[in-house]
Amino acid sequence: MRFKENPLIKTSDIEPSIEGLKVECVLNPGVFKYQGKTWLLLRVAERPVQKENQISFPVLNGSGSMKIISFDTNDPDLDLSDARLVKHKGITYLSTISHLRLVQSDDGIHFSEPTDLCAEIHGKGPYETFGIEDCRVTQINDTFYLTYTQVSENGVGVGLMETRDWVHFERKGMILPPHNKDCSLFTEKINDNYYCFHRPSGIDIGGNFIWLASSKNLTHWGNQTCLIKTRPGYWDSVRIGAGAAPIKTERGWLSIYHGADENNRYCLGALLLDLDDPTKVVARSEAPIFEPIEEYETCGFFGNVVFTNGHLVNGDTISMYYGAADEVICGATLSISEILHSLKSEVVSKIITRLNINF
Ligand code: MAN
Repeated sequence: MRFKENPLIKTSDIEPSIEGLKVECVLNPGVFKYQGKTWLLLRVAERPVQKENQISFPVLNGSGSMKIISFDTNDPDLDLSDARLVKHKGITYLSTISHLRLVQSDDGIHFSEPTDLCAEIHGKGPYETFGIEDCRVTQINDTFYLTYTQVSENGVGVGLMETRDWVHFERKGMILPPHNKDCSLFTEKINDNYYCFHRPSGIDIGGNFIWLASSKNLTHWGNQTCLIKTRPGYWDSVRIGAGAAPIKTERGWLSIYHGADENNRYCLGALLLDLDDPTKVVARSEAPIFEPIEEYETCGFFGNVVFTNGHLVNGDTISMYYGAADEVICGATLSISEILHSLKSEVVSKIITRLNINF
């Protein structure tokens, strides 16, 4: 059920990080509990106020200073067909630059920026010159691990940071090289191994599938397993990626993932993995469990998108936070038991796919 207060956070609620930039999107928050409060680690996407007949966007250099790149919109070499991208003479840039911003709340609905913590995390070094995005926050013991998308002219990879106090951050660098994103860590070790979901992209062969990997130290990942693939003709036919850390249930590890189709419509589904051996897929949603329906989900910076990478769990209830139309942040509650009931076992799913039956 969607929060009746949606959207919870709009671009007008967030101050730009520096004068002269405009917040275009606030989206895809990581979520965690700390000191009794609910915290969101927002993705804030900014660019200069746009002038007529010009597209301009910021990029960082490796040492952190920002420059603005501009193109004439009549330039025949310019491709602006995807609002998220600026393509020019074979080079793809992002149309905005993102950083991460902390906000806190007592009730999980009304959020404000903290005054006593460094609330902003910006891209740093050569692999984050186009910004940092879509952070998953996983708490293991007393440490919070941040897995996030690093974007630069070198490609899109997964970075890791850790913190215990949200004041001091240790940057561990790129843990999964391009092209890779949508990485979330499991909340506990299984048989003495850490696990993560991630989403490498095949260029000519393969695709945008969800993979699982394990590690002894959270920085070196091996035992790569392709868990689930996109499904032709389905709502998740072109791109899939895991959301936040999976939820441990009696029936297995429950993960909420996003799937996009040929029209770039992003919905959410669920995946269930074996508790002791998460390389085994137990079940997967046939139909989406959450779809872009409300106006704030269908219309915006990039319409027809619901995208989640953060939630809190209380008993049977998941409080899910999500980016809507890549522009605003919303919340919804989902029932774990209802999701589990809705899942088809993988065996049944494979038979359905083979027989080409669509729901
Ligand atoms: C990609 C990512 C997300 C974004 C969706 C929808 O998967 O860049 O950040 O929300 O696309 O645009």
